Amino acid sequence: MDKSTLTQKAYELAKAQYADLGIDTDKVLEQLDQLPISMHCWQADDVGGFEKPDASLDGGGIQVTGNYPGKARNIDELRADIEMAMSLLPGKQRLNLHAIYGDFKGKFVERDQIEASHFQSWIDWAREKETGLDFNPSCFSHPYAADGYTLSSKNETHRRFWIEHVKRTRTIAAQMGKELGTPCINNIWIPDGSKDIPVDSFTHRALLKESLDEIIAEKHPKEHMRDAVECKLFGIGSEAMVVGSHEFYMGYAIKNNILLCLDNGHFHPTEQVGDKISSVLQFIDGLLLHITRGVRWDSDHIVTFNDEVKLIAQEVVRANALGRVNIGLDFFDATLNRVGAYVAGVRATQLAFLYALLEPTQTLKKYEQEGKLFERLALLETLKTKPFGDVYNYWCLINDIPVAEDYIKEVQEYEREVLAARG
Ligand code: RNT
Ligand code: ZN
Repeated sequence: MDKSTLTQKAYELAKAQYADLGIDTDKVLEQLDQLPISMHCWQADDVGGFEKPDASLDGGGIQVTGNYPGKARNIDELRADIEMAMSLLPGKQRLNLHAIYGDFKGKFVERDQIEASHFQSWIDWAREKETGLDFNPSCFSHPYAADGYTLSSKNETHRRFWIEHVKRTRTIAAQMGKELGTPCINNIWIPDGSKDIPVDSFTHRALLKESLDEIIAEKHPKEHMRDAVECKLFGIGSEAMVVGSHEFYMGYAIKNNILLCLDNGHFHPTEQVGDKISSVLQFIDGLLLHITRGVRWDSDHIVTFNDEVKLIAQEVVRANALGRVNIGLDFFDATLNRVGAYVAGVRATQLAFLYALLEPTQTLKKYEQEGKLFERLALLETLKTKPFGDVYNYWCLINDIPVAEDYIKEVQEYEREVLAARG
């Protein structure tokens, strides 16, 4: 049987099985069509950016391991890779840019000098692709971040520099959102912290608060840009204390009515970000998710369809909060084909949301309400073997996207024809 007939038939059987549970798979696919996933630009070039030719990560804050061939070396290569990845994905994507990815045209532009004009070609690109843009200040890989502090620095020259940088990113984000007609989320993450146990974390946190207050004082329309702040428990080199902790940003987001960004690689491995969603949504309007995969002490591995991501998706859907949650991805793995990494990560994320949308939540809630806990457990267990993969495959088929493992050979072909030619 040819693949498309097989996919079609498998879908019909899947549809019938979910219909038995009261779920309309066609409707679910329509919901998935409307669920944008913001793809991060930084998997394609190992968080290098375009400030300098062949930029690599120095100056602290972020680390990438691996040297698989084919890294994007300039803006054209990065765009080609992202377009290739998008061509292998059903559904809607946005692009999430970091400030170091401006179109600087070979000229060095210091971060406290960046302007919307440096991102005009991205805005034009996004308009042509009918997609939205999200944005991030880049407070790492810079001499002024080398001592481990940026917005919370006690060095006033450094702190002022980073304040100016972040202010400018908000103006640029607002311009992106205005031109593209969809709000651009500007997500503030800083690496600030200390390897060894500090005695004056209070001052660093007070400085961070002061910096942020100054940064967000300038108002931009909500339809153009939204602020988000991203917490972290620890990082490499900031094991003992991270200034922008969960408590810090949770408080800050509530107090200032901005978005909180939850990156599931940024907590203790036994903490579940999924479980935090129904708590934080009681106090803030909206969330930004950085979907990733933590492995032991490290964050930022390629997203896979694992229990953690599934729980995040389930908790968003069960809270009826799809409209309040913005989904972004955040990983960088330089040990394998980077375009393939994007496709695998986006597909895994979509699959998790599909899985959650195919859940008979009303029945489960009813069981729970009536104290039928065995029934709740049994239904949740049987859902694990339902044919949700057939529903995903059909979604690919009707969108003319390679079904299931068929995308592997497309990635291989791109590697042979395009990536292999890169030095
Ligand atoms: C780092 C944060 C942050 C970055 C990007 C590049 O720990 O997760 O989101 O990965 O800003
Ligand atoms: Zn993140």
